[in-house]
Amino acid sequence: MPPLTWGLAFKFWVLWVLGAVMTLAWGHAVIVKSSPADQEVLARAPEAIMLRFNVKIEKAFAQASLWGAKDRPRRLSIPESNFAPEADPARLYIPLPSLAPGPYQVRYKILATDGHTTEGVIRFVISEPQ
Ligand SMILES: [Cu+2]
Repeated sequence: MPPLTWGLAFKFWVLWVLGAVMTLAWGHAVIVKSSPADQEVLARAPEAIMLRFNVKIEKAFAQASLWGAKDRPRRLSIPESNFAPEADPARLYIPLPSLAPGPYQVRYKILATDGHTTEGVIRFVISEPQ
């Protein structure tokens, strides 16, 4: 390659690095809303949990597990619907198995588009029927 072309390639590389740094500055994923909410007491078992983050997340790398008082932890799968073109890129919808009354935790590990991983937990209780 002639020196001029190398110079041009270098300029593109600088732009690319700047772009990556600016993406980093967006900050990592933090939950802004969930349903059930953390510490919520529910009269009925929820069919799913919805997690909404402040930024777009890499859904293909999202991990979630369900922890109950009696059962062993279960891995929750992220359904295809999350990857639909019309799906909110900052929102995860995760179906839950049918749950008996008791305390539960959904633990999640999320990768934001800035490359940072965030872990967290949503705790909720399904109350005994009256
Ligand atoms: Cu970050």
